[in-house]
Amino acid sequence: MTQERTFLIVKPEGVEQGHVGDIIERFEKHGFRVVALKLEQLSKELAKMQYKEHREKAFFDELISYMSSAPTVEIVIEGEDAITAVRSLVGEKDPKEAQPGTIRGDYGLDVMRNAIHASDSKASAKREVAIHFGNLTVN
Ligand code: 3AN
Repeated sequence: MTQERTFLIVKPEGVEQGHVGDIIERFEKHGFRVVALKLEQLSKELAKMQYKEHREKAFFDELISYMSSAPTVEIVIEGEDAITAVRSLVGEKDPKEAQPGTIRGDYGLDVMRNAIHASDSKASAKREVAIHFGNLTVN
């Protein structure tokens, strides 16, 4: 077991529908600690940096428009094996396939508007924290 930091975005519809408090509470109840938090409407430039690995995909332009369309909440949390543990609390990408009780299973609307983003690896967490929180360190 190792202490890790990971990065989350509560997506526009998660903020709009009032799920921020519940989402944070789910992580805190599982022993994770919030180490950085902000509400921000992402610029298209920031959204493109965030999702640059998908720039060739058919859904990219729509994803960028959606992610920059309304306020989001960026969060860094820390705890034991945070990257893997958080992804399991988040659930499958497609809310139709996500288990009830996961965040996407409970709040996701469709594969794009799936309530929350969570880093999928240590390298992604490091890259994404640097985009949104400057020099905050990720171990
Ligand atoms: P995850 O968010 O589970 O890591 P990725 O990295 O494959 O999944 O996708 C990043 C984001 O791109 C997703 N959260 C979703 O918003 C969007 N996305 C992925 N696949 C599709 C798709 N087929 N159609 C629309 N949006 C998609």
